[in-house]
Amino acid sequence: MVHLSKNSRLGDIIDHPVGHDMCYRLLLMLGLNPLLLKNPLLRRLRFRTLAKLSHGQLDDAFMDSFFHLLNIEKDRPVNKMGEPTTAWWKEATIYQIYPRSFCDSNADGIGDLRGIINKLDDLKALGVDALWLSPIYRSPDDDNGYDISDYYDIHEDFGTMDDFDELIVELEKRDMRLIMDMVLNHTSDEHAWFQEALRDPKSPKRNYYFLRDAASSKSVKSEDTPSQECGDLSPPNNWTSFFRGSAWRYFPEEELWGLHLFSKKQMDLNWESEALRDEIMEILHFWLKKGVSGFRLDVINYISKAEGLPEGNETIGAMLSFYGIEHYVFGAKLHEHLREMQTRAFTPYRAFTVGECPGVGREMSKLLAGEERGEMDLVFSFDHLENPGFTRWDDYRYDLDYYKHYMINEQEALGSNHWMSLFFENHDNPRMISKVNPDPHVREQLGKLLALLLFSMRGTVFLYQGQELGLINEDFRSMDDIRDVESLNYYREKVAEGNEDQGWRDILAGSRDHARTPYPWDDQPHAGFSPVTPWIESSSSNRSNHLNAQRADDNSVWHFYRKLIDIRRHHKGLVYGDVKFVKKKKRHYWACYRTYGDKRYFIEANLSDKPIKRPTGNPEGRLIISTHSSQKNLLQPYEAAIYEL
Ligand code: ISL
Ligand code: CA
Repeated sequence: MVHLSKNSRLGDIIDHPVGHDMCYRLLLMLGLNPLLLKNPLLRRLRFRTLAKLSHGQLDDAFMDSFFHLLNIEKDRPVNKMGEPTTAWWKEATIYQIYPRSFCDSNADGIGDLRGIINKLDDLKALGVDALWLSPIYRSPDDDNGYDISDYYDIHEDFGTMDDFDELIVELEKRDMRLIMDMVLNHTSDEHAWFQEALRDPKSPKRNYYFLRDAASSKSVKSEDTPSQECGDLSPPNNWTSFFRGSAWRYFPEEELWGLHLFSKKQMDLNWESEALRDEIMEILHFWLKKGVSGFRLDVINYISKAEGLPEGNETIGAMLSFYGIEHYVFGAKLHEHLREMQTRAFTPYRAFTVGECPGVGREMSKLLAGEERGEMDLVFSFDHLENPGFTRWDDYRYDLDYYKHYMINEQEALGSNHWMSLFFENHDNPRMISKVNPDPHVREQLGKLLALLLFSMRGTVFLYQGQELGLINEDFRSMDDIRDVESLNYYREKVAEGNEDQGWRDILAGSRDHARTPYPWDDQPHAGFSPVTPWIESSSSNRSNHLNAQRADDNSVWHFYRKLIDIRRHHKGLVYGDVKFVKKKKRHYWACYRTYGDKRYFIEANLSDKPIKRPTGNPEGRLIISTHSSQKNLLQPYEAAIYEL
């Protein structure tokens, strides 16, 4: 096994899975084209030469951290040849529901399980095979359910366990499956485990979390990580939270520090504790026994933290604006923990798993979800959601040509033992149409184009509620319209820095609330979501694009999605077929062939808002679906089509 160091050549670093994905991220952040990774000249450079060029930015401390992270991983991905094995979850269209905002059945302004049950026929009519529900467990809702206080109970806002059992029955009747969101990196501070851990130093639960004695923690005060509400004390290390500020919360009564990578009320779990892992297995069994088909595992790649919780590297911290990430993004025991869940819980039920893995790219995903690895089935990674040089908070126009090259890169580099998740939206991101082009005139065409791009690639398609209606970002008027803890903390920090206006612009571009507003069903008050004012409100541009109107219009975005789902069901070649892109260099032009047995398909699209010339002339074959009624030689703005050859 090669040991990587600053004397290694970039080529060897890029051939290492963690090295590859980290360098990819780095280039994205620097606003550079990640295709540079293939450049032979660059590959020959030694890392220390590159470091010299960085004018001391990539100093020795940085290199120590970086190579330490790389050298933890000893395995290398294998790419198998041939046809992929078949599986229900590869063919399925999986639909994510944000329960708070889907349908309110009891007029309290909050969506609930009975609301979902009432709408199952609509979802069936669209053609979805499985639902993924964002968390519905008991929770004080500091982060809308991603802070669980009881894994064995249903949130009272959402209904009861009887409602849940009924949902399972109703789904089975319709031949649909259920995938639960499972948050195992942290619990709410209101979870009984945490309360006991805090109160009782002798309790075994104390080891379920990262609780540190204030008296014994180091006393060097770091300026960058202001330690809130704790007088002169400083936190055990410099790690920062994804939701701003230090990742440590001080509990004055107990004189303890507790680690939270997310909000102050989301306390990180210590997977080193065997007793905790036993509890986790029990939780998984509980839901699997009820008949759920699998789990979406929240930030699952963060569960293995470096022993001793060492200081985060300053350079990495400054670069990412999060300190400490190298100590948990791909921890030493991650594979072991995933395998334990697989053998003890998932395999006995043949459960499906998709791990949400921020910071993980293509090559690391192969190690987490390669068929032969015994870890998970699929990974959500996020390198395609923003263009190079931009973050979610930036107001810019997303260039779909970046997506094209990203997809070419992915689809060509995966073996038959790998499978990718295909998605543009979820509850953590603004709407994709708004990112690409907010011009209302192109909204429908663009919605259809994005749909066709998703459904014509090799992978599992995940839709987020409202995407099938072509919903767009909300026109929030002020911070009073915003509910999300991340947005609220972010804005507060901007105000404290004196950047209020910038803060508001950032919220308008990137707030997670854009995707969390009520689903528009019909022309009733609040678009039929609820008879009363909902917990968060949507704008008229989304309310008027409701499901009822779209079902009545054969040309709607909803019908386009419905047709695509149906086509995929009948043309397995679009699921499993081999992918060959052509005319890759032609800007704004997307063209690829899919081959599966004796079936062949051609997919063609114009990624821009201007007409472009068809470089191949009029394609042969039978047109299966198109966004426009096709014209010769010219592709209309955002036109896209699939042909069977
Ligand atoms: O939005 C982000 C912060 O900038 C993402 O990094 C996001 O927090 C990350 O993808 C993790 O998301 C998941 O875990 C969070 C929860 O808030 C998100 O809703 C969930 O999808 C903590 O549980
Ligand atoms: Ca309700």
